[in-house]
Amino acid sequence: MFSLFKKPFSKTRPTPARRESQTSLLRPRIEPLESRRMMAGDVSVLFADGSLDIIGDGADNAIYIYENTTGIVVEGANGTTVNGVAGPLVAVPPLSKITNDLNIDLNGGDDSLVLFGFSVGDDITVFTDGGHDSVAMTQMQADGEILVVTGGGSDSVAVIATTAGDEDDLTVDTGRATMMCCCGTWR
Ligand SMILES: [Ca+2]
Ligand SMILES: [Ca+2]
Ligand SMILES: [Ca+2]
Repeated sequence: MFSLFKKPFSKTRPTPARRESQTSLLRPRIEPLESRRMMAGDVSVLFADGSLDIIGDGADNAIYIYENTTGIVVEGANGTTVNGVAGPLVAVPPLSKITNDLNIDLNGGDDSLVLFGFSVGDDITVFTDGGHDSVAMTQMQADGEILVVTGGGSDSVAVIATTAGDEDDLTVDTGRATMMCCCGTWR
């Protein structure tokens, strides 16, 4: 009689060997976190109809967007590629302007965005979605509104020496556990 009740327990109780095997099975679940951290991903850039659209993927994207003598440049950092290529991309030629909107959505992952020193004919819209993201906007000008929404995660936003001019001006939504610094002109 006792043996009938003991057998099921003896079958389900893990032996030391089985426990070791189960521990080994758990190890690979930790390793992909390291490899995921190394994935810098890619952002796609499209300039059409006076609007510049930049879409990141689910990996950690880091990009700088700035203007120099070659035009408005999108440059990846920390291994992030732009339109599948490493190195800076001239997104807007020097004789062209962003006469409409600048739309950026970096999606999931821990993303980093730096905008520096150029003007936009209408709105600047930035979404960074989930992940711990950072957005820095310095010496920018939008004739329309500026909207920054950073989604979940512990995000930081800095808007410095920047001008916006529309009925909604500047809107920053960082959720919670965030840090924000603003200094600019909102007409
Ligand atoms: Ca993100
Ligand atoms: Ca991303
Ligand atoms: Ca976020």
